Amino acid sequence: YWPQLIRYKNNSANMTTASKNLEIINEKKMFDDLLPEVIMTLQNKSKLSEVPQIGDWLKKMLHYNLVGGKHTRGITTVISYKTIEKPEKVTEHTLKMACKLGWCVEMFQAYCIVLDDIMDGSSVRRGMPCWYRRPEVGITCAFNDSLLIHSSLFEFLKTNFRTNPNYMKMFELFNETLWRTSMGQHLDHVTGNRKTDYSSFTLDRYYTIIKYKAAYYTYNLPVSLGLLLAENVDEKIYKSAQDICLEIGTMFQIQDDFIDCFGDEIKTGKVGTDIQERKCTWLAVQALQRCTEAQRTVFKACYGSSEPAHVERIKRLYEDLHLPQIYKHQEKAMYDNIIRQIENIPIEAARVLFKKLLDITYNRQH
Ligand code: DMA
Ligand code: MG
Ligand code: MG
Ligand code: MG
Repeated sequence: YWPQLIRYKNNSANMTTASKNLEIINEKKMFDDLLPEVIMTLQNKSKLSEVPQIGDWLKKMLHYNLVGGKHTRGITTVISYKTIEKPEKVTEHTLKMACKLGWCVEMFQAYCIVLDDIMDGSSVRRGMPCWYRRPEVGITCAFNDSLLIHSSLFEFLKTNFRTNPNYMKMFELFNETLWRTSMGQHLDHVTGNRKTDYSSFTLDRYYTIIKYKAAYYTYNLPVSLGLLLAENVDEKIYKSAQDICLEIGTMFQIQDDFIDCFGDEIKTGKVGTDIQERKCTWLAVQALQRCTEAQRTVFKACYGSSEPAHVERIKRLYEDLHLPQIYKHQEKAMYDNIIRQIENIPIEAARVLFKKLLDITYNRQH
């Protein structure tokens, strides 16, 4: 897979969603341009200590795990800040601060993903081998590297935001989000861990898993951080943000599950493992709700197997059950439902923000 997928890094496939919205292209450039400075800051800090070789490893490791990808979460932080802040306060300096906060979110994501790829037995991420699969890394080293990324996040946050009046709130938000995300990751792991017993693959359980493992850190975290950076934000915006973010986050993870099975690997830069890992996904839950007894027998025989023929059989079962069509229909229904909720928010800037985030997410292919 490598040579084929590595092309993903250089082609423009990862701009298809972005090109729907010119703003995100500009944001992405400004955001990505800051990465060398972020890494340099952290590398220089470690050089000041007595272990310069750590600085070199940190630079290589952070670079590998932070480049590539859409950086949706980091850019969401910037868009949230920019949309909610009073226009006269939005300057080159404050936007740069929003980007720095966004890079903290991207470090949070990198930290989670290094571990998630180990937990999910994944092989490819952002068109490259997963960090733990690198010959010079391996599981043991990757495990510690995740801690290095995690502590880099807090070091960088402290360096840049210690004097911000909301520093403590930002700090607590990262901690609380990690708490929720790791609870979600635990649920994700245990739900798929019971061979041939699919009684726990309910819609209720599914929505709980994805809210915790994905929605909080993908939307609530970056949006709340953007709001914390802006001045005098109306409490009503915070309140409405929490619910809407969970809704958009739910749509995001249902898309992630669909893409894991039916997405184009060149665009996504990852190779799905949900079927092999017996994950409680949107597709699996839908299939179990709709299948005949004969199809259930097929599902039980093939789900959770790494045998390519078994994986193909599950995909065929999903198609026989028309899940791709049902998915498109549900995605549109979720979009319409969220739009209705957005229209009920009494604050214009908040409506503009959530509409932007929804449009960036809707119909995404990667
Ligand atoms: C995403 O779950 C959750 C975290 C905390 C990374 P996932 O395993 O479906 O994500 P991906 O498809 O990117 O591996
Ligand atoms: Mg995964
Ligand atoms: Mg996972
Ligand atoms: Mg996934």
